[in-house]
Amino acid sequence: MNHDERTRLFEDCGIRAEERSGGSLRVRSPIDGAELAQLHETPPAAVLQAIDRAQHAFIRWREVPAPVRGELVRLWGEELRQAKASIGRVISIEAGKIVQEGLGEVQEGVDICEFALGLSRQLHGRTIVSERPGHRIMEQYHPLGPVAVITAFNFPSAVFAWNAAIALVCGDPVIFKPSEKAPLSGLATFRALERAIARFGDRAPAGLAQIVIGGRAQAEALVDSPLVPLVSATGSTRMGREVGPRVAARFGRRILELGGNNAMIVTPAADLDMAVRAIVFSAVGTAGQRCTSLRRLIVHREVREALLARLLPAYESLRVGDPMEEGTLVGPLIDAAAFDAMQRAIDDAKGQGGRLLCGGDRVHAERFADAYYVRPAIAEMPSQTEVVRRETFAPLLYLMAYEDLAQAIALHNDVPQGLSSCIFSNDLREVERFLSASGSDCGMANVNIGPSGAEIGGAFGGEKETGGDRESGSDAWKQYMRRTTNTINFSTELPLAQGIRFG
Ligand code: UN1
Repeated sequence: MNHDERTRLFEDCGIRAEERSGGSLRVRSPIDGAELAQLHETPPAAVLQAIDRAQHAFIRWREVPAPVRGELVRLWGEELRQAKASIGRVISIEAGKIVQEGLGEVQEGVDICEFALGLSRQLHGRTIVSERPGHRIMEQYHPLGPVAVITAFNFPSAVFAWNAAIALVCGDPVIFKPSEKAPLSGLATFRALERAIARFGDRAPAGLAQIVIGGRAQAEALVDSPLVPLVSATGSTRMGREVGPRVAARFGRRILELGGNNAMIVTPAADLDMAVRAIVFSAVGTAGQRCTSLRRLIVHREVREALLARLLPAYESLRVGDPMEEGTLVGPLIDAAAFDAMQRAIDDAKGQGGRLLCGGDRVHAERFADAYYVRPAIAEMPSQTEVVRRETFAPLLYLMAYEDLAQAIALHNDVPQGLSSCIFSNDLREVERFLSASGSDCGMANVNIGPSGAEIGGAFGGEKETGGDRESGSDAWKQYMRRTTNTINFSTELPLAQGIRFG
C-alpha cells in the first residue's frame, strides 16, 4: 500500500488528517517502518476531565433499560460489519497482521456485539429461598460506573470491543486507551462506535464512550482515579504487576489479561496431522505475538521423530513477508525491540543446552531496512530451563520430550503463566486427566485444538501471572456490574436470622 492508499484508508475509517499530524506520538508500520501518523497525546489533565464526563454519563446511562442499551451495541456491530475490510486493513498496516487475521479480529468485535445484544436481556440475578417465613431473597445486578479499557498492540481492535460491548450493555461508560504502538486501529474501532452512538441519538449521554491517546501517563491517570471502579488492562505481566496493586490500593476492580506461556502436549494417541496444523497456526500465526500463541511443545518420546518429520517441512514452507500480500502467513514483528528480544531468547536457549532446529534468522532486511521479519524458530530443549519459563513475544517454539503423562502435565504447569493450554490425544483417559483438577492449571484447556483463536462466547483469561481474571463471554459480564443482595420481608413478623431472639 502506498502513501495515498493509506491516507484514503484512514479517512475511510474516520481518522481525520488533522488528528494524524503534528502530534508527539509517532506511529510506525511494522511492515516497512514508514511513519503512519503523528497523533496528539491527551494531556493527563484532559484524561481527568474525560473521567468526569464519564461519571456524568453514568448517572444517565444506568437509567436506560438494558435492552435499550443493547440496541446501541447492535448498531455498533452493524458499523463494524460494514467497516470490516477497512478496519482489518488498518490492523494489518499498524500491527502487521496478515489480511485474514486483521479481518478475523474485526469479526471478533462483530461477534461480541451480537453476544452483548443477547446479554442485554439476560443480566439476571437469582432468587434465593430464605430461612425465615414470609421472606424472600433476591439478587440484582446494577451498573458499576466508568470502565477504563487499556489494550495492547497485538489485538488493538477486538480487546476494546470485548470490554466495551459488555460494559455498555451493563450500563457503564467506557474510556479507551489503545496501545501507543497501535492507536490507529483503536481509533478506527472507536469511530465505528461513535457512528453507532450518533445513530442511537440522544438516548446516549455525552461522554458515554471516550478515547484517550498516549502511553504511561494517560494510563496512570485512569488506573489511579477513584472514579473509575473497573480497570481492564491487557499487556505484559510487568505492566500488570504495577496496575494490580495500584487499583487495589483504592479498592477498585481490575481485569488483568497478562502474559501467557501456552503449551501443547502431544501424546502417542494424537492425530499427528491435525496436531501439526494446530501447531503451525498457533505458534506462527500473528508472528507468535498473541497472548495465546503456542510457545511450548511437550511431545512424547515415541512420537517426537514422526512429529518433527511433518513439522519441519511445514515450517520450511511458511511464507514470511508483507502481510498485505496474498499467500503470506507470517508478517513482521512489531518493532526492533521485539526482534532483539527474540534473538536474546534464542541465544539464551542455546546457552541453556538448547538446539535450534529451524528459523530464527532475519529476512527481507534488504527490502525493508526498518522492519523486522524473522523465520519462525523451533528450539529443542533438554529441560524446561529459564528461557522456556519466560514469555518471549515472537514465533519461537520450544520443544521438549516426555516419557509419561504425569511428567508432561507437571512440566506443563511448571511455568509462572497460566493462560491457555491444550492436549492432542484420542485417548479418553489422557484427555480427561488433562482437563481434571490435577491436569492443566490454565484458564483455558483445549482438546485436539490449539491454544489460540478462542471464541468470544467463552470466558477468556488465565491464572497465576496471567492475572486470574476473565473477560469476553460466559458470565464475565458480572465483573462489569455491582451485585446487590436484597432480603424482602412480606410477613407481619420480624424474625431474625440464625434464630436470634433479641429483647
Ligand atoms: C490476545 O492475544 O491478547 O484467542 C487476545 C485468541 C484471540 C484473542 C487473543 N481470540 O487468540
